[in-house]
Amino acid sequence: MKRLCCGILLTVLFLSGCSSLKVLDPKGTVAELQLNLFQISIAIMLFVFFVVFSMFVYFTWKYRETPDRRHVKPSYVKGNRKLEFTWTVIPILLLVILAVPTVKGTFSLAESDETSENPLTIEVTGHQYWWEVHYPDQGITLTNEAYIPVDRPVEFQLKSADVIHSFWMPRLGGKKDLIPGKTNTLTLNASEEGVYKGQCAELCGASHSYMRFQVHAVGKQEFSQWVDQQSEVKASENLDPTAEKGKKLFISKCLTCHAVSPSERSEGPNLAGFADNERIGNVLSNTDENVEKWIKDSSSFKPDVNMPPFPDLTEEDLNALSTYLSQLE
Ligand code: HEC
Ligand SMILES: [Cu+2]
Repeated sequence: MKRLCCGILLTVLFLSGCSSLKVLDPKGTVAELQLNLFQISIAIMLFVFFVVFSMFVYFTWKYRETPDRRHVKPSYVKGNRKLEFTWTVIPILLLVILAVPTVKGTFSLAESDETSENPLTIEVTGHQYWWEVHYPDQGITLTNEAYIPVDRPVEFQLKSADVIHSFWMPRLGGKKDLIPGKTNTLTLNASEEGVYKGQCAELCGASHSYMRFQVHAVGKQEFSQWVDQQSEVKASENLDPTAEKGKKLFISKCLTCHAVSPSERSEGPNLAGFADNERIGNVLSNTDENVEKWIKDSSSFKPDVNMPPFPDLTEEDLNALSTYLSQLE
């Protein structure tokens, strides 16, 4: 009993704990429908569990061995229509109760994928171990985060640059694989403003667990303001000498993989607005010191990372680079 309690407690802690990835708190139509189905199945399961378990306990107790019953031989019963009929029909009914809303819901989700009006298209490409978020109509590219307007369907076009990943944002619903050479679509909407966390849900390599992202759901007006702002983001012109040196280094060593403006795309993460990020590569907190460590050898913080180490850069070079990056707002 003690063990069972410990187990249950641990499971609850594990499911609710540490991460802010809330799974059972939907904030969008798709997620709400999914939670609904989930609750129906749990209710049916609990019902079956309690009926069967109570009968089990009751009969075990009722027909337990007692001194006067020790030598009684129970009579042999062969077949019982009524009982057999009952235990065939009840599960069929339960399955029907489960199947009707599930099939209906699945079809309505698939249909809304095709018929939703005026969806916002966002291309999401999974990379080992980061997400490229590209708005084809607005010409904006972000890394590990997305902005969406509330109450408007968003069509995520899911692609992969390497292996299979899975796009999962529990509070908005879904979870769909990103498969190399194929585009999957997932249409979701947010019904409330807020920040929704997401996570790759398909083991895709050594740093899979660091493949996180955030979706900021904002008001419609705020969203169009945000879009306008993005087209105005330019690298600042008047840099101090250290940052200027960093910029030169960046152009010669880093620009092959990293763009620094949201209107450009690059092979590696777009570093526009990097200064405002909380974390570097979702692993280190974003301080100058950590940026330098990251540039020197990112793989010591994020195993199997696809950014090369730069062992030849001097302290001064690293300092210049981190100063430059800290000005990308
Ligand atoms: C061969 C391509 C390549 C080169 C060259 C490269 N990087 Fe990267 N960089 C990457 C990739 C890929 C990632 C994403 C790693 C991850 O998060 O899994 C990355 C991530 C980063 C990040 C973290 C981004 C984020 O969103 O948190 C920073 C900062 C960064 N690189 C800076 C640099 C600097 C500075 C240089 C030049 C000295 C450089 N990189 C050179 C490929 C490259
Ligand atoms: Cu992944």
